[in-house]
Amino acid sequence: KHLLTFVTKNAIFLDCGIHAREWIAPAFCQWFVKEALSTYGSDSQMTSLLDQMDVYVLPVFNIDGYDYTHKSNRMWRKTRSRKSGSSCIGADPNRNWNAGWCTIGASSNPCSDTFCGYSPESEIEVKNVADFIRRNKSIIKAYLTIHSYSQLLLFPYSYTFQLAAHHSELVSMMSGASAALRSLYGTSYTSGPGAATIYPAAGGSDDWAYDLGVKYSYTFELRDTGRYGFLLPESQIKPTCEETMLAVKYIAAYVQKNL
Ligand code: 0X9
Ligand code: ZN
Ligand code: ZN
Repeated sequence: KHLLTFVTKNAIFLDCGIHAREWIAPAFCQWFVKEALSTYGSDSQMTSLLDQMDVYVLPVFNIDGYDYTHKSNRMWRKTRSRKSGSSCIGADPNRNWNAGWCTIGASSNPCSDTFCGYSPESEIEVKNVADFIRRNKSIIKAYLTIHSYSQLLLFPYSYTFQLAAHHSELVSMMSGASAALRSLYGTSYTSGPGAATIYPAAGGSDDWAYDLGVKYSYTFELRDTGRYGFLLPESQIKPTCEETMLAVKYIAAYVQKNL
């Protein structure tokens, strides 16, 4: 008789494009997949990583918003959900997670760009990703979410100024990741807990994943620091992806070593 054993590998979850207008983010996820496929078997680190772990990549989290930024409004941020009774569309998919939901740095006004939604996980994109991560939480060892811009590596918390239980480990891991990133083109990144480093804002995916038990939970804010902002020129896409890859690979190697 056959005995089938399903071996589920430990995994890293990577999403890009939570915010519609942050176009460099989906570009990075696509770059990551290309690099993974084209360097597996030749790059020893990528080979060992993918032999040992799976990487779940969600290339465009907020697909309706992303589409809308191409067709109607380049500066759209939110989802495109509608609710009868309000003429305003969408909620901020990074204020809609059940982590201090709508307590700080978020708006309960449906017309605001940081509208937290009518309830946690009201947005179908958030609900489905949250369900996926909950279902797979025993194997998901790291959660990485890619945004722009400001050149930051953020970790929990953003819904409170309290430090995360693993604060010092997260600090030292991010100093390694930002050094790796800087090594290619000298691009400098600042890292720290979200609330103190960028601003307090509740309902974000990083805080939610961390409180669920995913210890290595990071938000990347890619290039630049404001000269072009969301309208990052095409000439910067490739260098941004290349340098970001070094930080992601640093984190992946660290996670792999500490499984
Ligand atoms: O405000 C955000 O959602 C992120 N910045 S952005 O300019 N891309 O909108 C920062 C998210 C940091 N993490 C949390 N607030 N949880
Ligand atoms: Zn390359
Ligand atoms: Zn964003």
